[in-house]
Amino acid sequence: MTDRRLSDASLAALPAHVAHPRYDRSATTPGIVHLGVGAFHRAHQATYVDDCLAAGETGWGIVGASLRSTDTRDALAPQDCLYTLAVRSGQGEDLRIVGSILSLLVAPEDPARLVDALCLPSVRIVTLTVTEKAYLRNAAGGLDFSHPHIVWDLANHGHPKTIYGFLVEAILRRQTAGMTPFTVLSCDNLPANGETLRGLLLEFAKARGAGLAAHIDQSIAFPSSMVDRIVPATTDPDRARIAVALGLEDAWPVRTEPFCQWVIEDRFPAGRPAWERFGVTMVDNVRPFEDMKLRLLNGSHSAIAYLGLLSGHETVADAFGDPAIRRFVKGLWAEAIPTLPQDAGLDPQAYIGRLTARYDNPALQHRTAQIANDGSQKLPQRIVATAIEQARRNAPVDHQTLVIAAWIAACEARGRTPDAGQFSDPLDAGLAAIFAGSRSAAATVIQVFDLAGFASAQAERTELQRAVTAHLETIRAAGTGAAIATISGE
Ligand code: CS2
Repeated sequence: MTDRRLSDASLAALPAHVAHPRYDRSATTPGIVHLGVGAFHRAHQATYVDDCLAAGETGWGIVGASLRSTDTRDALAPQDCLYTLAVRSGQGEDLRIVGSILSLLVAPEDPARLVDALCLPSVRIVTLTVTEKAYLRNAAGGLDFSHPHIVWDLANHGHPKTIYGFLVEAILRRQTAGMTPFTVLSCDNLPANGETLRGLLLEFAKARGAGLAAHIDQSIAFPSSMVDRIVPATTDPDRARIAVALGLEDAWPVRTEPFCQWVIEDRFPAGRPAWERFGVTMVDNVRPFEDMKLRLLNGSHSAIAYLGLLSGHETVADAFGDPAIRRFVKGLWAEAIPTLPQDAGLDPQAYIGRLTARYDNPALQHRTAQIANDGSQKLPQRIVATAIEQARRNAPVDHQTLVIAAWIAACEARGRTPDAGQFSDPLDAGLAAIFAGSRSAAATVIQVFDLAGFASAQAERTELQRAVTAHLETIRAAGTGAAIATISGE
């Protein structure tokens, strides 16, 4: 360990094998405000922007904002917002210092400062990785007007709490000042994330009134994007190992895999960095890429998380190394592939080949409990959508419905599993009330579907509930291995 901290001043002291910004960070101006400056953003978008800055596009520095906690700012502000990206594989670890984040804000501490940042004339893009639950959707997918933060933001202008409050406040101020509107780029794992955010923001703006919705409708672009990089949470051993390698302390390095992908719809009326020069794919329609990623990667990730937790596997590599889970995941992929657009030039077989290698990466140590968080917000687009489409064409839904059952069983098992298996969900209170009733599998499944809004308006709902119930009964009685065996015909 060392007592020297990573900073602009200490960059020169880094060992030669550690890449670091060689551009003049002080000459970089903020062009992007990012909401949700967690590890994912720092391992993904911020590195693409770092490449752009290094290539001389000095107008695209990032102002990073946390919407809840002070952790990121507290860790990174004392080190000039620099941090280490550790890219890990079976072959070893590559270290790179990323310099694209210029400043860090904590929204709840000073909401007005974040609105000010959003209103900087140099800011032309607002990006978001706030996770599924921050979109505050109700069970039917619309904006949850009963959420206390939405209620607050509609009643108290100027001190927002939600993404909608911040965006609307800034859009309004920029409009009044005659400034160019920014483009809003969602980078969360939601289908049609740009369109989804646009719809929800319009609902909010209509409730706010004053012609705001019409302005948003006509003047703001919401391109959708697909983001992909696996970013496990940083651990203390990561910090210690990286400090030794740097010869400097870094309070919050980020670790990730070599794979990285970003596909973005090319609609940026106020301009954008030349991302395509650095490996980003710019397209007209991101939907096929999103569906493939959500259903093949995120769907199988959730499967591995819940089946892994129920089988006592702490990491993805361990769970995926379990022959029964591996076989199950392959079956899940086979079930999902026919639901993907067939004419979009995608290559799902190559994609799952790469995924297999990514999940097998022994150096990632991606915890199953991390992925298990917020299942009620994740399963609709990862698993339920696939199941509905399969049921509609009378095709098998065994694997998708088993994942839903495993999620319910894993939620039920919480408290009975060791701490390492802990995870949370925004619907925890409602789930606990359902489980406390110690109901039959059938009644539990119906109530969980209602609570989470799974397949709520779909004719296929009863069929899916029946299949989930059968799996839940088997898992409760005989465990996940037995449930998997029933669909593998063993
Ligand atoms: C994961 C994702 O935690 C989760 O729910 O499935 O964060 C996943 O690692 C990323 O989407 C990969 O791009």
